[in-house]
Amino acid sequence: MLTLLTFPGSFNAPSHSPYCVKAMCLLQMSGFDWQPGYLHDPRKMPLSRLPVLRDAEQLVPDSAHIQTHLERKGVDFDTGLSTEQKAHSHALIQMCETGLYNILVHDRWLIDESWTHTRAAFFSGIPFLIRGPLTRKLRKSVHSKMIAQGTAQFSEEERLARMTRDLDALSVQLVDQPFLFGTHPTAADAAIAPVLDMILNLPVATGARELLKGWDGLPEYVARLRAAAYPAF
Ligand SMILES: N[C@@H](CCC(=O)N[C@@H](CS)C(=O)NCC(=O)O)C(=O)O
Repeated sequence: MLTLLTFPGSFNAPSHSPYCVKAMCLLQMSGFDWQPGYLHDPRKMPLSRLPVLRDAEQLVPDSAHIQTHLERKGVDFDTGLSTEQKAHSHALIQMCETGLYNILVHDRWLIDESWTHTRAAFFSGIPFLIRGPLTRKLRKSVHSKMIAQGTAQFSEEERLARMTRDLDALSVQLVDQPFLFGTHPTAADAAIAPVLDMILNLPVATGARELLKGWDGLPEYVARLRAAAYPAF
C-alpha cells in the first residue's frame, strides 16, 4: 500500500496544500491502493516539504517526482496526448505553479483578514503558547519569499491582470472539452484544478477569488475535476 504523507485538509479541500491535492489526484488516477498519512510539520522530510510518497522503504518527495515514480510503475497520466500536447501540458503546469499558486499563497497569508482564517485552519494543532510567535515568524518568511519572487511587489491590479492572462490561457484550452486535454483528466488537470479550487475556496472575498468565481466555465471545470479525481475523504 502506498502512503501519501500530506498536510491535512482545510477550506473544503482534502489537504490545504495544492501540491498534496495534486499528488492525491495522481494517486486516484493511477488506480493504485493508497492511504493518506497526515503530518503538520515537514521539517524531517527529505526536502522539508510535503507531499512525500512512501513506497515500501522509499520516500519520494515533490509532486512532480511522485508523478515520475508512478509513471515508472506503469501509469500513463497523459494517454493519447501528442508530443505537442505534452509540451503544452508542461507549460501550463509551470504557468500555474509559478503564477496562480503564488497568488493563492499571497491571498492566504498576506491579506490580513484572510490570514486570520488561514492561521486558524493551518495551525490550530500547534500548542497555544508557541502558536503566536511561530506563526508570526512563518508569515514574515512567506512575505519575504513573496517579495523575492515578485508577487508581493505588484499592486492588486497588476496581480489580477497577470492572473487574467493565466485564466485566459486555461479557458482557451477548455473551450470545447471538459478537461484540459480532452474527455479525461490528465496530469495537467491534477496540477492545475486544485490551485483554482483553493483560490475559489479562499475564506474571504479577495480580488482573485471573485475574479475566478465570475469566470465563465472555470468554476464548473474545477467541479468536474473534483468529481473525477479527488479522493472521497
Ligand atoms: N515542488 C514541490 C512543492 C511542495 C511545496 O511547496 N509544499 C509546501 C506546501 S504547499 C510545503 O511543504 N512547505 C513547507 C511548509 O509548509 O512547512 C512539489 O511539487 O511537491
